[in-house]
Amino acid sequence: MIELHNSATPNGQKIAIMLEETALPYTLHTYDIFAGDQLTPEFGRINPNHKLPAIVDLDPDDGSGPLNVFESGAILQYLAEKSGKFLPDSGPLRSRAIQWLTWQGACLGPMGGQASHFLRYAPKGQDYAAERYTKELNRLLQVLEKRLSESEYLAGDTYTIADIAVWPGRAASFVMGVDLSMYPSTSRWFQTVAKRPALVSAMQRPELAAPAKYMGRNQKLSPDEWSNMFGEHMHAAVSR
Ligand SMILES: N[C@@H](CCC(=O)N[C@@H](CS)C(=O)NCC(=O)O)C(=O)O
Repeated sequence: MIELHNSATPNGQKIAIMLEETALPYTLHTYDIFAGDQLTPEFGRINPNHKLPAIVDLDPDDGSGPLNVFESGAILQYLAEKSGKFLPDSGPLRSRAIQWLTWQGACLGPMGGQASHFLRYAPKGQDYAAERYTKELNRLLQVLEKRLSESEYLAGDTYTIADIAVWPGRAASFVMGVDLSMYPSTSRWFQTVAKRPALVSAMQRPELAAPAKYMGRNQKLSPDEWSNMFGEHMHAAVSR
């Protein structure tokens, strides 16, 4: 059994999709990140970085005790190896899947996150930062488009954890006003992946639907919510 500690955001959706795809049994524990549920010492023992998602594998294959895994890319790789699905054991397809998985975690995710912060949350007047991260996000979307114009899926002709990592980001792109129709190959790939029955079941879970309060184009947080997400409460969680 896997415990999935999750928030209704693209990073959390990746892991729920993977668990549905692999049919590994799991329980879902939903956190409200604006309320600061991720900042508790208990959750810090699962993920020292206090971010979601994280999993606890209560029954690792080697018979050792429960294993905590954090960082969505590392979780996807762990679940692929546990289930033997969506990541070949060796060879070029495995290498390309890990390259695109790493690209999502190191480039698309963080740059999209910064673009989202400066466009949607930061006090107005941060034009330099908003412009820098929006341009970088658009550059990365062009990289994605080029890859998908030459390949059916990210790693090649087979669906892998790289596709699972990138697919949920369309919600973030949507709230930032990215028009996916400007990226025809990405749209083609997005529609193909969207029809997968396991993905449909994951995305139909009400706990995975991002609440309206996460989705605004011009976010207004209360002082406590701001502190939990970006301020004193968030920093205090790692200095206790
Ligand atoms: N690189 C991390 C990113 C995790 C992340 O930023 N998670 C967000 C939700 S999508 C979060 O927990 N935010 C709460 C906070 O920053 O306090 C991953 O891929 O798992």
